Amino acid sequence: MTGKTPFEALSVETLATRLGSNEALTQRIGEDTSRWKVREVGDGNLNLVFIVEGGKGAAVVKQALPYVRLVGDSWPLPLKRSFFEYHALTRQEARAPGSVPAIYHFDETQALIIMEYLSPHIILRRALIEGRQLPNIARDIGLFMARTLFRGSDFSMVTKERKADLALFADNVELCDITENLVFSDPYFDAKLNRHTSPQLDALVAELRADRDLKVEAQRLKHLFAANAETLLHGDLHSGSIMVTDTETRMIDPEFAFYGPMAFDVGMLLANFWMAFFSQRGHEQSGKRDAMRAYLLDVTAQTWSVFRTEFSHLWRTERNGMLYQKSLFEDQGDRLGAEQALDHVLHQIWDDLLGFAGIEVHRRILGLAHNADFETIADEDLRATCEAKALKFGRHIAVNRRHIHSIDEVNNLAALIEQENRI
Ligand code: SR1
Ligand code: MG
Repeated sequence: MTGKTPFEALSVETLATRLGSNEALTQRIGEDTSRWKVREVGDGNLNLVFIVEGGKGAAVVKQALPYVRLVGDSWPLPLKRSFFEYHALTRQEARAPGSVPAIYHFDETQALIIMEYLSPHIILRRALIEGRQLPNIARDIGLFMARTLFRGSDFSMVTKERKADLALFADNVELCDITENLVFSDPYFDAKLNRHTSPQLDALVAELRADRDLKVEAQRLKHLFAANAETLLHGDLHSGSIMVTDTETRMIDPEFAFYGPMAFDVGMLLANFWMAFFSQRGHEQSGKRDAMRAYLLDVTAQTWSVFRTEFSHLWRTERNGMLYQKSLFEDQGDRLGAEQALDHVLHQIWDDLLGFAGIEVHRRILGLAHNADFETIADEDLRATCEAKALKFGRHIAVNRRHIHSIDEVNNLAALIEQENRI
């Protein structure tokens, strides 16, 4: 299959015939297509994902579809998201080596990426639902975020290169549009594709949709998301976009990549840890999850701490971009000035990440795209209890973000709300 063939979706039946002469693939898995075993394993909302095993090894073939898989062809979506995913992956590998799957081949016309098969990795969200405590995720994800967000910004990049990159990713319009609507607006009115656990959450949902302070805050955050082209974001950094073993962590699926505010990736990620925390009560069939809850709060604290430490390190050692130039500070012997500026930058990320986190919690419970942490709780009353606590937590951190000064404060609040008996 060459880049000239018009786009056609692959299937389990056609993949070997269509990719049998692709050298990037045959080199890894073997040329004898009669030995290839193909499985479609995509469980995300948008794309096809195949695992292809051959005589020599295995690889993943990911292909975009011209529509939103979750909804169907009534919602068209351009294939070019595959182009942005490919280019984001190459930048993430350069900025945070070893943090993403190796890329073997990209075909723009077929919107497909052939990449490393990560095994025995599983999706982080699945591991957290199972109650697995992974010792390295806070370190690995904290480093990934600090390195990619710092090195993709004007703190680090050559201005001309950053502006060219900004222009490249500015065309990822349709995926930004999904986030702009699904995350920041739809949860706060009766949008067509919304759903929630009903009738249990009806009253709380009505209360949130009538909450003026919350809606204003959500729109301020949307404004920031749309107008602050600060760095190249992953753009969809939730626990379903991370694969893990007990010792390894890899980030996947950056098709929503674009230039936006640093705090967006950090806030979305931490929100998913907090949602995992609030959902644990629904997964106690085989025993209490107190230790898992404590682990999850510790992971949020550690992730933020690693992020801050690495970001500060990069600030002191790699701040070669056009912002906060060393010529204004260190070169004049003013190290304190550079530290003062770093404090401001970190403080801003902190304020904003709490807002993004609160809104992300809401959209996963009130909007179209729910998450398995809550969805796999079969008892709807129990699920609603977990979701209601998460909704209240989300509202509090989004609206009061400027008055919350530490991750311990946030985690104490989460623990308090989680222990409440009423919803
Ligand atoms: C219609 S796409 C819904 C969600 O799936 C993706 O993973 C993103 O999170 C998006 O918001
Ligand atoms: Mg995805």
